[in-house]
Amino acid sequence: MTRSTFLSNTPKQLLFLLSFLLLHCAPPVQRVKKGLQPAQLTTENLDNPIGIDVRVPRLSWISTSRERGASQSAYRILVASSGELLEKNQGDLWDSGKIASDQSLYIPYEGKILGSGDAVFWKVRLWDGQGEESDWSEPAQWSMGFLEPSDWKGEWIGLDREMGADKLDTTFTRMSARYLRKEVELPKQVKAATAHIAGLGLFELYINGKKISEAVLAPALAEYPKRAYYMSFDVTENLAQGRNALGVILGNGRYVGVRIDEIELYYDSSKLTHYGFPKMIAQLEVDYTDGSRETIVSDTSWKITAEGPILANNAFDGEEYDANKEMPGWNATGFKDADWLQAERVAPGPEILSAQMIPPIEVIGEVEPVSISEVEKDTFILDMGQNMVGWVKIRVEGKKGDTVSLRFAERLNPDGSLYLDPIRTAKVNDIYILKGEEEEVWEPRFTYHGFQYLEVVGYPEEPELDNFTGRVVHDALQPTGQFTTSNEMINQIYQNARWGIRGNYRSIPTDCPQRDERQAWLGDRATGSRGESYLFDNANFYTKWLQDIEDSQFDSGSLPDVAPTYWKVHTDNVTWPAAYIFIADMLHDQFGEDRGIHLHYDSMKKWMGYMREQYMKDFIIERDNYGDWGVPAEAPGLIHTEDASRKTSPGVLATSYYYHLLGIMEGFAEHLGKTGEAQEFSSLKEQVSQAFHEKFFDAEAKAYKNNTATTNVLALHFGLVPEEFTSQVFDNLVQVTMEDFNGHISVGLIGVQAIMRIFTDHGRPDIAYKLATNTTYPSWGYMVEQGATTVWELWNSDTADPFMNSWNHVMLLGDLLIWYYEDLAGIAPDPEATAFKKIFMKPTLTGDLKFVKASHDSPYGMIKSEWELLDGDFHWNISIPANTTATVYVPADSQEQVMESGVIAEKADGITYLRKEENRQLYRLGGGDYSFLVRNSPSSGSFNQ
Ligand code: RAM
Repeated sequence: MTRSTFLSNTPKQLLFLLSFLLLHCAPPVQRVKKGLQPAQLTTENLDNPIGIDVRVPRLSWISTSRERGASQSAYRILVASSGELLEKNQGDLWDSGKIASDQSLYIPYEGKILGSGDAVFWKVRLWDGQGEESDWSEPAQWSMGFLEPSDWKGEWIGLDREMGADKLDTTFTRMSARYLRKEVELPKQVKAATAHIAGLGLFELYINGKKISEAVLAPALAEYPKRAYYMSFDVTENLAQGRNALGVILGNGRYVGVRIDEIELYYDSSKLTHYGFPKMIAQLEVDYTDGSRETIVSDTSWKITAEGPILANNAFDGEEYDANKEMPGWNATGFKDADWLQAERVAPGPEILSAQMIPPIEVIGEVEPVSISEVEKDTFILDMGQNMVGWVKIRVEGKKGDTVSLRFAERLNPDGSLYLDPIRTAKVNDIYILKGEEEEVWEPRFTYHGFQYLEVVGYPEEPELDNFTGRVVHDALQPTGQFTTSNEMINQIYQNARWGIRGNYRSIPTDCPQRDERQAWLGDRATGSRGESYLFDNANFYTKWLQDIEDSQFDSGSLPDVAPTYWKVHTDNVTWPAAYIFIADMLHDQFGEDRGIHLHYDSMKKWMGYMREQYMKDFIIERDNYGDWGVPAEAPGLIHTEDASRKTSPGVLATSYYYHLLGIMEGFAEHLGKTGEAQEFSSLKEQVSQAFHEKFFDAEAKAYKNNTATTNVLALHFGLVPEEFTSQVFDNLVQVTMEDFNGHISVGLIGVQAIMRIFTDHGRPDIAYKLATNTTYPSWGYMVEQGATTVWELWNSDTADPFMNSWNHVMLLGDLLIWYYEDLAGIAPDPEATAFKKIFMKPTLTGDLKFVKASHDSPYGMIKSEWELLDGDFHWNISIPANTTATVYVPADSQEQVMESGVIAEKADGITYLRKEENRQLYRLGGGDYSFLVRNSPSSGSFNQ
C-alpha cells in the first residue's frame, strides 16, 4: 500500500488497518505475569561475559514481582550449547531440574564440564511462594577463556629494546607506542570468532580498521611479573571471509617503569618498578560455518614499528602525538608495511595470564569547560568547573607542525597559572603536533590526568571553549546508588565523594589520580570500599584487588602497604594490610560474594600468623607505621600533626585492629567449616582483648591511652570495652570531640572509619550530623566551602605543604557514605544474612534534616527509602526487592499512629507487626512498595537523642 492510499482510507478502515498492523507487525508485546519473574541474569556477576576462566562459574539473577511479599520457592536453570537448543528448552549441558531454594545469587554451574573457549547459553525459571511458575527468563550467555596455560598458542612478541628516542636510563622514562599488524586470509565463511589478548602495559586492538570494544587503558593492572590480565572479545562481526587485518597499539602503562633510575626524588619509593618493554600475546579463534576451526596467533610473522604518531606515552608525564607520523590504513588490509620491522620473540610476560573479570575502563562521560582566560601571551587556562579524571579531547585547525601543549592541575596559583607543586614530578603534559588539515580532533590513549584546570599553549588561533571536551575515564562499574537530602551541604559532599571514587577507580583503587604516585594504598580502602559499594557495584573490582594483594605477598607471609607493588612498601604494620581482610568481609556482607574468603583465607591466615610471630608480645602488637594518618594538624602549613595529644598510640592502633581481624578470621573459618581454626582465632581474640584492656585502660581516669577520639572510636567500634565502662568511654569521645575540638573532627584515616556510626549507635546522631555539616576547619564541609568538588587528602589541603596535598583522595571519607545510606536513609544489610537478603531500615532523624531520598541497587534488586517530615508528620516510601524481607523501624510512639497506604500498618498487606523498641514501631515487610504515614511523629532534632 502506498502512503497516499493509506491516508485516503476512511477512519473505520484506518482502525482496522492499525489493529492489523499492531497484531501482525508490532514486536511481540511481552506478557507481564503478575507473579515472580527472573531478570538481570549474570555469570560471575558479569553481564554476558566473554572469556571467563573460572571452571565452575556462578549464576545469579534478580527475582522481580509486582506483588507484595513475593518470594522464590524454587528455580530451574537450563544451560545449552546453542541459542537454538535453549530456545527449545533443551539444556544439553545442564538442566538443574526444579530445585527447592530461595537462592538467586552465585549458584554454581553443575553441568557438563566446560572446556576452554566453550560458549554457552542459559536461562532460568522460578516458582513463587504459592508454587506458581514464572516464564523462562530472557536468555543469557557466557563463554570460557583459557583454562590451561597450554591453551595459549601464541608467543610474546614486541621489541625488547629502546627504539628511536626511547630513553629508559633516566628518571623520566620515555617510550614510543609500538604498532603491530598482521593480515590473514580466512578461506571460509565465519560462524564465530573470539580474540584473546594481553597487551602490556596497555593495548588497543583493531580489526579491519575498527577499534574493538569501548575499553580504554586496557587491560586491568596487575602484580607483574606474577600475573597479567588478558581480555577476550567477540569479533564475529568484525571478520569476513577473505583478507582481514589485525592491528594492535601497545602503550607503557605500568609495565614500563614510569620513574626508574636511582635518582632520589622525594623518597625511595618514588622509584617505580620496571617490568619490561611493551609486549603482547594474542590469539584469534575462528570457527567456520563448516564446523572447522582456525587459530591465528601472535608470532614473528607480525610486523611492528615504533615509528607511529605516539612519540611518547607515560601515565604521569602525558602523551606526545605527532599527527604527521600517522599511518593511514595501518590497521586495515592492503597497507604497505615494507618499512616496518619483523616482530621479535621477546622475554615472556607474566607467569600467569588470568581473564579480566572486571568491567573495563571506559570513557564514561564528558565535561564541558566553563571558562577560558589568557593568563599570559599564548597561554590559556580553562576551568572544567569540576575536578575530574581522564583527559581532554581537542579540536584544532592550523598549520602542519603547529604544536599544542596541554598541561593539567587541580588548582591555580594566585596569578592564575597552574599550581603544579602538588603534582610533584609528574609532567602532566600532552602534546599534539598538527598535520595541517581542516579540523583535527585528537585525544590521548595511554595516559590520564586528575585536573580541574587545563593550560593550553601553542593553540594556532585563539582557543574557544568548544574546542575542548573533558573525557571522564574510569572503570565501567554499574552505578548502584542515589542519594539526596534536604541539606545542600550533605548533597554536595556526596557528589564530591562520588567524583573522587570514580576518579580513583583505575582497575585498582588508587590513592590519587594526579601526582607522580597513583598507587593502590591498602589502608585507604579498608572501610571506604564498603561505603563505595552503595554507589557502585564494586564486587568484582575488589575481588580482583584481593588477588593483587595476595600476588604481592612475600613467602614469609608479610603483606605490602601498596598493591600491586609498583612501589615496594613493606613496613609490616597492621592497619594498612588489614584492608585485605576487611574487604573480603565487605564483599561477603554487601554482595554475598565469598570467593575472596575461599581463595585468600590461607594467605590471610599466613599473614595473621606472621604478624603474631614477628611482632606480638604478651598479646600486644606495638608495630605501626602510619599512625592515624591525616589527623587534622594544629597549624595550617603542617602535613602531619606535631602535637602528641592528637596522636593515637601505635599499640592501640595495631592491637585493636589485630583483635578485630581475629574476629573476622573466626567468621571466615566458620564459613569454610574450619571449626578448629575458628576456635583458635576466638581464643586468641579473648587473650588480646584482655591484654588490650590491661595495658591501655587507665582505671582511674576511665580512659584508654591516650584518650584521643580515635582511641575511643576503635575501642568502642571493635567491642573492646567491657560493658561497665562503655558509657564512660563514649563520654570521653563526646568530650574530646565537643569540647577539646570544639565540635569538630579530630581523627585521621583510622578514626574516621567508624566515627559517624559510633556517635549514632550510641545515641548521639546529632554529633555525627554536626560533623557531617560543619563548614569550618576541619570538616568535609570546609573543603566544599573552599571550592572543592572532590575530597582532599588532608583536612587542611588548602594550606598544607604541597608535597602531600592531593585534592582528590578518598581516604578521609571513612564511614561517611555508610552513614549516609545506612543511618540517614536507613538502608542497611541485616547482619543475619548477606547481600541484603534481609534488610534493616532504621532512618536517623536528626539535625535539621527534612527529607532523605535514597536507593540502592542491591544484589536482590532495588531498595528504596524516601522519608520526609512534613508538618509534623512522617512520610516514608519504601521499596523492598522480591525474595527479601526488611525489618523497618517506624518512628512512632504507638502503633495506631502508623498508616500504610491508607490503612493501619499492621493490617496492611505484606506487613507483620513485630514490636516496639524505644520510640520506634517495628514491622517486617516482604518485597514490594510501601507508603507509610505517621501522624505527629517525634519531630526532627529531638528524635533519637
Ligand atoms: C600517601 C598516600 C596514601 C596513604 C599513604 C600512607 O602517600 O597518598 O593515601 O595511604 O601515604
